[in-house]
Amino acid sequence: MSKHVTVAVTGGAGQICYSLLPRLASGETFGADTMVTLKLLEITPALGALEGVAMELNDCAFPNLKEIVMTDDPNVAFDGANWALLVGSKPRGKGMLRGDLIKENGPIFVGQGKALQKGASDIRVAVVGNPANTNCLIAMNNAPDIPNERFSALTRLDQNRAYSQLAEKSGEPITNISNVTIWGNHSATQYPDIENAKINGKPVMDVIQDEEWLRGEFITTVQKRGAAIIAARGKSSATSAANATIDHVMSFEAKTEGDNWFSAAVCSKGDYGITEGLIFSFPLRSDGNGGYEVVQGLEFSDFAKEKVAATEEELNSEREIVKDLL
Ligand code: NAX
Repeated sequence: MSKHVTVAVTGGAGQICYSLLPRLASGETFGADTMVTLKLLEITPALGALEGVAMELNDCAFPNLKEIVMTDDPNVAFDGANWALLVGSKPRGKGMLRGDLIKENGPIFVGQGKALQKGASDIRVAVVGNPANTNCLIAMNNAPDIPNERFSALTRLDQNRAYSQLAEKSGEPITNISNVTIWGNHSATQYPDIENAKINGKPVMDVIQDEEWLRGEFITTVQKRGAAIIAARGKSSATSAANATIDHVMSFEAKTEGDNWFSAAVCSKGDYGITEGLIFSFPLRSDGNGGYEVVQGLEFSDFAKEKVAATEEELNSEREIVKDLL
């Protein structure tokens, strides 16, 4: 195998990583011709559990897995990494407000941003741990030497949930759905936009002639899917979150084909009038060489404008909460 990639993953002993790590190591994500070194970061009390995860990964005997490094030191984890998948963060406790969660997790991403800056010269960073957009904002601002374009936060799970809902409602296979956009925050204010989306190349609104569902239940189902999974399973999404993380990485790695796009939260340069510097989910196309562009010229109805403004306002208020960490 001629190629090699080093992937740092935080929260290695957690439930998302239990589904994520095998798919990074198997050759599925980076290609059958690429060897993978995994550098797994955990908090000290979880290093024992992490050992067990590593034992299982080794027992898979993946030909692509070169080495597993386990550490509780972000400087070791990020040194020489090509991708950093920041999954680990503290879960939201019972009765905890979103603002408290933001303050609780913020300092983790200050430290990790600084360690990224020190150790990683050729890096892409994807933040999964919640609140993902604002954690990403903190990490990015604490790593000023790394170009902002290399930071992203995950809204791919929301996109995948939207695809699944549209496929079920229309009776069409997933492969016939395209051009769905998640705008804004990975939270209940996100706006899953089907006004520009297509089923079999036709506008979604022409195929699913049920505006009440499209503007109501569809949007709230996607926005609140995470809570529905917790209610049903007693635990938050893990396999689907891991799957979305793989999709996210692969979309940035490969050239976006055809006229489709994918959604991810990236640093706003003011496209669509969104406040500059926010980590905001946009429709993106990747050039396959590490670069991407925001898809331009999409039209918004007044309904959509209102929804996009609401999620932007939430991200602005989250930025205000963490301003001392930026
Ligand atoms: P778990 O609680 O199972 O695992 C988290 C792991 O992170 C734990 O093993 C913990 O020890 C570790 N950790 C905590 N602080 C750390 C630090 N400073 N450095 C390294 N590791 C640290 O959570 P899991 O279900 O795996 O979820 C992880 C994160 O993903 C949570 O914040 C969760 O809210 C978030 N999610 C994000 C999603 C997204 O689409 N962006 C969807 C799924 C999920 O809700």
